[in-house]
Amino acid sequence: MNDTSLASLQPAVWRILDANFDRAREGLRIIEEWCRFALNHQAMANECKQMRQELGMWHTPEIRAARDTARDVGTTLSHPREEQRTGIEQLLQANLCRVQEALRVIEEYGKLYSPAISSGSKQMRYRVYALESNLLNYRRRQLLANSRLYLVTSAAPDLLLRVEAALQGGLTLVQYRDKQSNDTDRLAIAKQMCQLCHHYGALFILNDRVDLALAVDADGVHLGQQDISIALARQILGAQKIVGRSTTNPEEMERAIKEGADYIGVGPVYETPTKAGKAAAGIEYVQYAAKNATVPWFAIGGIDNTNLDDVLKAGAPGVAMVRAIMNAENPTHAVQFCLGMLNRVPQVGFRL
Ligand code: TZP
Ligand code: MG
Repeated sequence: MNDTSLASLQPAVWRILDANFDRAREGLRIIEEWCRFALNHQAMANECKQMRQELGMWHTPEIRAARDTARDVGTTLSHPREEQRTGIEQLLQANLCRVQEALRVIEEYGKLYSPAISSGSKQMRYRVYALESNLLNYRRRQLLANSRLYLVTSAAPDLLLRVEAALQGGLTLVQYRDKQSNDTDRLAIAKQMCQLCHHYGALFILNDRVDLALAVDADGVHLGQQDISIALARQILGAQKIVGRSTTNPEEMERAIKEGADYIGVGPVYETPTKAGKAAAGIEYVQYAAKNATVPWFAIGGIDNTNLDDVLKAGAPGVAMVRAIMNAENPTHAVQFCLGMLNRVPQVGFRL
């Protein structure tokens, strides 16, 4: 700091920088540990490590020497929410925020110390935003790959209560499918269902409607054969979102995978009143998918307690259901029962 008019500010600025270098590095270390030991994700863990090392170089001995913990009036200040994290999501989010805030502080106060550190800190903040979206994307895809039961909704007067009951049974993937409502109602329901799913840590997918998926920030969209291309859906929603496609035969499967579907529906396995008039693709198509599908997939169509075992024996790693859950006397129990059966079959590992 050459400007003598700033000389009197110097101890304070250095203390601020010192505290925020520590804060940013600690927050990054917490995120790094998760990437390394829980996700086994080398690239994200390395990115955290590199940022910590860069911060370490900026955190010079002269800045460290300004530390005066004994006189720091902030060491006993804490917010009740700091001591309480309801889950890993919240823990990671809180630490990402902490790092972003610390970097912003370094960027601003750094202007009074070193323009290079200030602008470096700004660049690093953008890297943390990118890391945040990569983490979210990874979690989304991991949850999709680990989901073995997929609820596709149908119209019901107590729709949200039924979906919530299903979520309470441990469901992690929900698709809002509504061929009847007007758009005002669809949008309102989609918003509420999205919040509900996220509250339970489940993914929320919109059937058909890329516009509504975008509007409510859903996790993705499910497209039929007559809907827009996967590429266009991705262009609209962004690379982070899930795009699924229904398939009824090997050609459609091959095309959907080639076009980059994140998952596919395989069916209708059996004829179903939910899609009246649609011919069954048959259990043979499930067997074909078991040998050939390279992305997560869900057998769908006419599946319930009475035939789930046959579908699993044919090699389905997961199933999607409408009536068997939506019309169940108790959706929580229906989900628990199906998950119990599904979890008896070893999980297929799809590449994320
Ligand atoms: N796509 C293929 S079959 C089907 C859809 C949406 C309906 C499945 O409904 P149900 O009630 O599980 O047979
Ligand atoms: Mg459709």
